[in-house]
Amino acid sequence: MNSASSLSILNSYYNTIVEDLVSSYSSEISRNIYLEKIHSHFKTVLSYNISNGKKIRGTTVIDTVRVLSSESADELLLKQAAILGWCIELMQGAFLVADDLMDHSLTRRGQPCWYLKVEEKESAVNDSFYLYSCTFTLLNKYFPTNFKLYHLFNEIFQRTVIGQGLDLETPHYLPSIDFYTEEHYYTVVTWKTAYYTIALPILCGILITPSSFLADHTEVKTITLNIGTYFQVQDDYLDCYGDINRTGKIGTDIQERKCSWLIVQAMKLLEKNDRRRDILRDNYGNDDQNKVQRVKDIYEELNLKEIYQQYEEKTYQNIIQLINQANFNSKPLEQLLKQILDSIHARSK
Ligand code: GPP
Ligand code: MG
Ligand code: MG
Ligand code: MG
Repeated sequence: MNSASSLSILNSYYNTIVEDLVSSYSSEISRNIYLEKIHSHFKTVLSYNISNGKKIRGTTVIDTVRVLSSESADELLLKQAAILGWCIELMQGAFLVADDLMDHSLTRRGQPCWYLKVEEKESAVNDSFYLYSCTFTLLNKYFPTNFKLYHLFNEIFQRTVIGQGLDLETPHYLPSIDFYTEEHYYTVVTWKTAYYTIALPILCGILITPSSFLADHTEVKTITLNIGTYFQVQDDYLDCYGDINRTGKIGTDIQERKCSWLIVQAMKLLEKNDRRRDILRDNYGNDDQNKVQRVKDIYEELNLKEIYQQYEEKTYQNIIQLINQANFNSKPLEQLLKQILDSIHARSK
């Protein structure tokens, strides 16, 4: 049995995957100075964008194979889980590079966003494509015949893109924040975050663990999407109230007019004729710091911090109940889902 933490197992394969990725086409590249130059650019893209995140997605694949194999996962299975963990971290790196450009963010993981580091910010789009293509380079090298994995990554990538499209278009589809409802909110976050953040790593672990459960178990899907949704509500809360030294990012949701959990709760709480609705309408979605502050003042008046804490507790209990009621016939699966829920519950980064 390997007693190392899942994070240290994941990290122990970092050099391997970087070596795999940078050695693609190396004999052709080494013969051409221009290709060598751009090759070295992509090495930097990798190290800047995938090495220093929380890596919860990557470690979740390892946690999954460990729990489902009752801690008897052998070295090969752990290695496969680590590689898939890196595949998801690469996809996540691709998403974040693009998301920061789209959301006009300034910092990520405590450093300037990648699009602010390159000569022309638009070239970050290409760097995002590069990171995404690396996911498939690794899948191809380590799982050449596992088509279920290819389909899974492709499906979940596309679902995330659809969710991101909805996130970006919401301010145009819904011309007034009066139309920002919980129903709309939960659709956006399920698609843009829940699938790739929680469902994908667990399904990857299930797919590679011998004699484990059916990956298309409907209750696994429901519960992982519930956990993933909770994760994005936390992200929205931290966008406004998180400590930048812990989250590593400066929030932009108010400025970007996002359909965030906080604005949805505020609009839900305010009566139709409450003048604070007008103030929110006039100030939400603007870069002006005074306007941002007026929105935050109303959040404060409405006690959104406390409402969030109640939401956290209620959601935690609801998900535990869903896990207990599910008919898994598998204690390890129950344990895994509870462990993942616990690992994100009340997070501050
Ligand atoms: C989280 O949104 C969702 C993503 C990062 C998915 C992006 C998908 C693309 C196809 C680009 P967010 O903007 O709230 O995240 P953060 O707060 O980390 O910027
Ligand atoms: Mg963002
Ligand atoms: Mg975004
Ligand atoms: Mg966010």
